[in-house]
Amino acid sequence: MNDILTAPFLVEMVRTATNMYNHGWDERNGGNISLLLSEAEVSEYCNITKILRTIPTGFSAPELDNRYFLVTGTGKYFKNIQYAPDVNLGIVKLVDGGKNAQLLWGFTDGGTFTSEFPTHIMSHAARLKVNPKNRVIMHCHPTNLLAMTYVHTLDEKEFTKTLWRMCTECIVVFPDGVNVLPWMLCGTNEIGEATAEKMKTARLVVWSQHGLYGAGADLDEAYGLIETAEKAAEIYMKIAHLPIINTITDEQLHLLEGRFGIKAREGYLKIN
Ligand code: 2HA
Ligand code: ZN
Repeated sequence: MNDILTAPFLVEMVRTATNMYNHGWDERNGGNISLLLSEAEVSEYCNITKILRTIPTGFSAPELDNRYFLVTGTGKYFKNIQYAPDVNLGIVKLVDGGKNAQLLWGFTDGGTFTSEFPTHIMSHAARLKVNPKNRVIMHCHPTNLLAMTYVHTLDEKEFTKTLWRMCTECIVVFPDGVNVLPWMLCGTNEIGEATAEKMKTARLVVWSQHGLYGAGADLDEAYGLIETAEKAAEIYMKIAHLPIINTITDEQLHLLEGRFGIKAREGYLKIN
């Protein structure tokens, strides 16, 4: 059996969480990440027949039965993942239609997966229907996006267009836009269901006054999406209170569609 600390998926998870912490997006125990793994990947590093514990999930997810996830732990600090991956991360297999999770590695202090696991699993199921290559769901508290939810309308078309106008390449990185949920109680199945519904049409979902969810085919894609939207929000927060003299027009956004071969979310740009 290979040393799991050398597994590319584990190394990348640790690096990503550390990067997110260094951006200031994951204070204290803020944020959580889940990465869908194949049985072949897990088997290289873990004895998949050795179940350390069985943990009830509190939800059902028949579509993801028998699937494996590397996931961050509840109450754990992103700051510490790099120093003790085996305490702060775990590998689980969903069983019994998703009602239980078998722990195969990690959470060595008796811990368990993130309290936002319902949102993660429901969002994985939603994104896999849109893109069978989706592997990552990522949540964090990016400062400027969070700030924006206090001062900008939460209308998702308006929110998306504001972000697209803040940096030229935003529309290229997230042509599907940003969906927005109003404030809701976190850690519940209800916010999980609402997030998954929003994930059907965009890979970024804002939790107003809380943070952001991103989805992607790999850790870099989910991270890069969040990084790009957060950069745009930072520009917005720097200029929103100043007289705006210039902007990026819908006509220019159409030019970007043509140049980069992308299509903006249907109905979001004025027809030219
Ligand atoms: O796990 O960010 O939303 C800590 C959180 C909950
Ligand atoms: Zn959070």
